[in-house]
Amino acid sequence: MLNITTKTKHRDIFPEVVNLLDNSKKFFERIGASDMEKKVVEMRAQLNEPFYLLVAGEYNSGKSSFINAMCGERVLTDGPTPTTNRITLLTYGDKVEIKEVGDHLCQATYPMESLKDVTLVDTPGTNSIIIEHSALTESFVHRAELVLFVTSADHPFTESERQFLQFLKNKWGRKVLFILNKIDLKTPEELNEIINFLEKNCYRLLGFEPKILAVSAREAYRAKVEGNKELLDKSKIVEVENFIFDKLDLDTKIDFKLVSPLKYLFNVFTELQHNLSEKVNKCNTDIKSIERFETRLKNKKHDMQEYTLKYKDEIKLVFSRLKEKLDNFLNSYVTIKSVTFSKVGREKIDEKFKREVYGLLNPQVDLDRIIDDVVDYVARNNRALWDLARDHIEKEVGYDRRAGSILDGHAERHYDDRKHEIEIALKSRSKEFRELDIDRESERINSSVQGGFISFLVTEAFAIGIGVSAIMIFSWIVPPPVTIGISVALAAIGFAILPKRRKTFRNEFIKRTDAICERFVEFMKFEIDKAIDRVIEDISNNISSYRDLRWTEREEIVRQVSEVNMLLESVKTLMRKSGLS
Ligand SMILES: Nc1nc2c(ncn2[C@@H]2O[C@H](COP(=O)(O)OP(=O)(O)OP(=O)(O)O)[C@@H](O)[C@H]2O)c(=O)[nH]1
Ligand SMILES: [Mg+2]
Repeated sequence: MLNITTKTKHRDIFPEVVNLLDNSKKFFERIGASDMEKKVVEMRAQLNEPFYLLVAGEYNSGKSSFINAMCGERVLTDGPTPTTNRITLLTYGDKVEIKEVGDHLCQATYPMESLKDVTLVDTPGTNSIIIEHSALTESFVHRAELVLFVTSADHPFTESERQFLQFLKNKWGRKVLFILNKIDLKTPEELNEIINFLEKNCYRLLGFEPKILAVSAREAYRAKVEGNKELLDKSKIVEVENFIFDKLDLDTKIDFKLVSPLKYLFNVFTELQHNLSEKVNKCNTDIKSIERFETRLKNKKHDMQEYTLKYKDEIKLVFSRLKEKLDNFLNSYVTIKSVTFSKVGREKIDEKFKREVYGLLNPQVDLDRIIDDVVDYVARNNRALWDLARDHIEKEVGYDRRAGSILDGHAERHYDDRKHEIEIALKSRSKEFRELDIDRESERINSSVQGGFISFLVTEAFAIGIGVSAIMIFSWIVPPPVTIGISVALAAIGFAILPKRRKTFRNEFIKRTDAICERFVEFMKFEIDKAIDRVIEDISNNISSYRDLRWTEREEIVRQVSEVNMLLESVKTLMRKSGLS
């Protein structure tokens, strides 16, 4: 375990870094980022552990050989194929020992003084065909305070190495030390060229000047085993060991230890801040987009209600056609002449009435057609608007159809149900129209005509009777011109009786039909508006549930943003205190 009391700076910062890690853990736990939570917990635990020196690089670059060379003993397995398949933590111990401590995790000990405050971590190589090897190494990177990046002199700085280094720097903010291995394969001139190449391209591609330590792990190992001083010098292992174990003094190591989680959290929170602000923007855009759709729905409702006003005129037209037919009927059949002849011809007036006024173009049929039109119109719009709403939610707002309720695959049934519902509402109550009972109206016209005709006959009989008797009996009392005048007047009255009855029937019929028409128009308007209301309300409710969802999401994200801001501020403060920025 590292003693962290060497510098006052460390004494001050240590509890604050611990506190920051604890708060970060709570934050990741709250937002359900269990992966991050686990990493933060590990980093927190690692503050009390020895300095972790991660030996990483592509497979076959000589990582395990390099550790073996430092030990002067073959503690780890090396070989010409992708060899290392687990992570080995090499710490100080009295004797050489390796034991498995977890899934793909080993604990090894070796009696080397330098390992008392440094843990060397051997990792599987990247860029081999065994993908799990890379994944295993990447999953351990957050625990390293410093990375020794082993690259082979026979193919230095490959594209996959660049990618891995970028991952180390950008994602984890890890400090990297280059170990240029296998220098025994190159001449000094070639080595210079390689080092220049590395320096230039590292700066160009990754933006930093690398510290490069050249070594031959193979020769170093052999030199140590054989006790060959000359070969040991040639291998340059001593320079590397000096740098790693001596130049990196305890304070520097503690700096790395405390700074590593800070750098990591800085990157994580900065990225999170960016992502969250994008999410807030997306929520805002979605909410606006849904609100725009809601306005569109409101306008559509207004348009539909406007459009359906035309049915009012169509209904009125049906009733005015009925009146026209009545007038034609009255003019054609309810005159003294026609009634007289029809009586003679024994044709019943009520049947004629039924046939002429209600027969062809029956108003009931016309009204049913209007209702069908309305039902079709509303149902068509219902379907079109649902489709539009679904498209909008899926394409503009980006919700997966399966995630929401927007007519989850039951569209056809829903459309049919709604159509049926509107049909029932309009048709069932429209039966009131049948108050204009054809049979009763026929009876009415019949009794008007019959009564009128009989009265006409009786009056005319009286008139004739008075005329005749006046001439024959009363002429001696009353002068004949007077009685004739009376009989003429009576005859005239007789002729006026039928038209009067006809007029009364017409007025009453029109009053009755007008009342029904008015009621029907009112009823239709009410029912149509109700149906349109329901269609729009249904869709609006569904759509607005997505808006509410986005509202809730936004609230949560905004909360996360403020927490991240606070955590990032703490990170920055600690970075300033530790002299990082
Ligand atoms: N010529 C030469 N060969 C070396 C040197 N170091 C290692 N090798 C050889 O390179 C091969 C790979 O060595 P390892 O140590 O297994 O490489 P590694 O990076 O651990 O490989 P993985 O565990 O598969 O990732 C072995 O055949 C070593 O003998 C060196 O300095 N010079
Ligand atoms: Mg290895």
